Formats: sequence, C-alpha cells, structure tokens
Amino acid sequence: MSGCHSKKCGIGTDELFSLPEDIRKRVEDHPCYSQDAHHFYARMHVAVAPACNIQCNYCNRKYDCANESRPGVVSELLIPEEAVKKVLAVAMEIPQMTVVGIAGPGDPLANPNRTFRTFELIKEKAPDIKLCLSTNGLRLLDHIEKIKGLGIDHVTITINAVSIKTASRIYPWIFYNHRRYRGSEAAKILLERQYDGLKACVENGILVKVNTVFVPEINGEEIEEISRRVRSMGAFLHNIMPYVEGEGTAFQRMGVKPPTPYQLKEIQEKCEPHMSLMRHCRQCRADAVGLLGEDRGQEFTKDKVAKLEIRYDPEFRKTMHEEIEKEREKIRKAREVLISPAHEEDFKVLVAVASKNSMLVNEHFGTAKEFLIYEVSSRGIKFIHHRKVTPYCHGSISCLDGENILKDTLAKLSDCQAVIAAKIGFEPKDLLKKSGIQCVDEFAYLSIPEALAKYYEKYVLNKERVEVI
Ligand code: CLF
Ligand code: SF4
Repeated sequence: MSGCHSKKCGIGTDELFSLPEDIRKRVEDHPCYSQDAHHFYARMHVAVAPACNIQCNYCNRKYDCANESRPGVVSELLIPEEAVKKVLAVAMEIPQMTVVGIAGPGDPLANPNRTFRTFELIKEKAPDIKLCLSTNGLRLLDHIEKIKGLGIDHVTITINAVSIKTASRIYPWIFYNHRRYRGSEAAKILLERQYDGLKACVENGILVKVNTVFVPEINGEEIEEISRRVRSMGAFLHNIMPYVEGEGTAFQRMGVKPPTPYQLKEIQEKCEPHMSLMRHCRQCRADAVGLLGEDRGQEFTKDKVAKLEIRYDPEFRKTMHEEIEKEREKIRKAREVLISPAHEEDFKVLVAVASKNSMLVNEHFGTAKEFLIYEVSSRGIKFIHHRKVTPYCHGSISCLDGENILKDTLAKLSDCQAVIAAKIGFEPKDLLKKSGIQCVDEFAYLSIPEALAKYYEKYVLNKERVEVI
C-alpha cells in the first residue's frame, strides 16, 4: 500500500513525482506545500510584523494573526536584526529547517519595511533558505515586484469568501489608503485586492497557497466556490482551516460555533475534486520553530539567541539534507513494497492513529492529544486530518474527569472503524468496543503506513476477528 493515490488530496509522495521538475524542486522540501516533506523538514516563523490593516471577526488583536495561528497565542516580537540572528541559530541547530515564514503577529504587508528588511537579511546571509509569506492580501498587489525580486517563492493569501455579503460578515473594517472603510465597501475592496493579488502572484511565477478559515454558519456555503475559483486562477494549494473559537473575538461574543470534525471532512470532500488540499496544517504560532506540530520556540528566545555566537555553515546544512534525502528514499522504497495488488473488493475504512510525531504508531490512547485520521482502501492510504482530543490520562495521575473525556473522544472518533495506538488501556478498550470501534495495539512502533497496510490486510480484506483483551 502506498501514500495517497488521489490526484487531488494534497501533495503527497506520488503527486510530488508527477509535478513539473521546477515546481517539484520548489515544494519537495517545503513542509507546508508538500505533505510528504513535513515528516522530514522544518519551518520557522519570525514574528517581526506587529500591525494589521484589517479586522477579522475571529481575531482578538491581543494575540497572533488567526489566519495562520491558533487563537490565544502571543509571540515574542523581534526587530529584523534579531530575527535574522535567530534564523541563523535555528538553521545550525535544526539543519532540517528549510523555510522561514513571516506570518504575523499582525499582517506582514501592513509592516512592509520590517518584513522586507528581514527577508533581505536572510537572503544575504542564508541564501539556501526558502522564504515564505502569509498575508490577508490587502497590500499584496503593491509589493509584488519586491516579493519577486527577493525570491519569495511561496505566498499564502487568506481568502474567506467569494461574495461581498459573506465577506462583510467576516470583516467589519479595513484600513486602506489612509482611510477606514466599513461594511460592504470594505468587503468589496478587500475581496478585489485578494483575488487580484492572487492573479498577480501566479503571473509572476509565485506559488500561492490559499488559506480559508471555515466558519460553517458564515462562509460554509462559499467554501466550494472559493476552491473552484482559486484553482481556476492558478493557486497551488487550498488549506481549509477550521475556525477555532478565540477568547474575546466578535464571533465568540456572537456565539458563532466552530465546525465539527465531520463538517470539516465533508467540506474537504466537496472541495477535493476541484483543488489540491493541504490537510496537514497545524495552525502554527507567528514564532513557531521546528517540524509542523512541534514547537521548539522556547529553545530560541530572544535572550538565548542574543548570547549565541553563530557560524553559519551552508555546507554542513547541505550534507544534512543529503542524509535526509537518503532516509526519505529508503522510506519511499519501503512504502512501495507495501503496495498490495488491486483487490477486487475495495472497502474504504476510516482509521484513527495515535502518534507523537506523525511518523510512527508511538502514542498511547490515553495520552494522545490528537488522532490522525486516515482513509484506507486497497488503492492506498489517504490522510484526512487531525482531530484534537483531551488526553484522559496524565502519566501516573490517571483519568481526571476520565469518563466525560472518554465520551468526548469517542464522539470524535465515532465514524472510524478502528483506533491504532501503541497501547490502549482496559477501560477505553471496553468503551471503544461497545461503540463498535476496533482497538488495535499490535502494530506499536511500526511506521504509520506499514501499520495501516497490515491492519487493512488483516482485518478488512481478511476480515479476521480483532482480539480485544
Ligand atoms: Fe509558515 Fe505558512 Fe509559510 Fe508554512 S506555516 S508562512 S506556508 S512556512 Fe504551514 Fe503553519 Fe499551517 Fe501555515 S502548518 S499555519 S500552512
Ligand atoms: Fe487578525 Fe490576522 Fe485578521 Fe489581522 S489579518 S485581523 S491579525 S486574523
């Protein structure tokens, strides 16, 4: 069994090889643009952009820009010189870091001097690092030449609507050309600027990812249309991010609800025929450091970096990347071996996997903070999304409010046929079994594709009875 076989489910291993050579080179080590790369390569963000020029109703301005971050996160603000020092430090300490993004804490293009000065310094001192920018799009058109000139090859635009009516329910105002616009006037300008900015990026050969914050009762009806439209305009990827309720936001005061995992899955399925979707986004902080899903920011605070003496060594980094590629090749080959011949019966099942690193089955059911949901069939393995849960065991202090937490987890996994984890305790096994979910802990510490392939062979194709102790 191999990775995703669908042409439209993100840029997995197979898709990477079907891309034109120049595009493949640009995405193969970008952890956000290639689902495969995110297991091997890291990104970092530098929080140099404090101001914002619009207001989103899901944003509380005390925190980082919610267009790429989880709400309620505050990043340590840096000036460009501090930022570049941090980049060089991380690049030597975490050589698999290949991309530096600026994604806040406000909007990078509402702070053009700080943003571009930072990129200039990185380009000068570490030209092997990819540059990435995430913006609300209002000022994108004004800076296309600069973006292209600096070789910023990856731009994310957050686009949440196609109609002015919907956009005006998301954005109460924008600040544009020294004036504040409100209501539909603001929505009209912003939408035009976002789509025109997308067009200009594509015309200039910049790879565009579109982020959309999915708020079912506000823009749920337009997500599919956004997918279609951005695809037709040449965007490379669409990242449909679930709206996460943030403290003190307008949407929270209005009682607007986040999507359920099922609503998210449903909307992804609707959009997939139109567009390649990013499904592995982790809604990072504006100062995130490390592999997606891990945050090593605390190792590189301003104080710690200020004391370091850094000798940037591109040769060392190159050697490390060659080693990573050798490893990657081995894993790729191992996956190919798992391909099973097309089976006459092609049952699709959803399986939840507990993993600490998105690579191995190495997390216990009770301590998992999230489950990785996969669709498995004889055609292959398709990653669907992550589902956050509350761990019901905290090491030796077991089961704080365990019953309710377990119920909540079961509700979140109710559409899955099985849970695969490194270990599953008696109590959850019992409850999972009663809910008709198989408990599988015999594949502990195997790679996720291997565990899923073995599960499928043994329990779906051969319909062997699952041993639930
Ligand atoms: Fe950062 Fe964004 Fe560039 Fe990636 S993040 S600026 S494209 S380097 Fe990635 Fe983080 Fe999701 Fe963003 S997982 S929030 S999509
Ligand atoms: Fe907040 Fe980002 Fe929207 Fe600005 S663009 S209001 S920082 S979510």
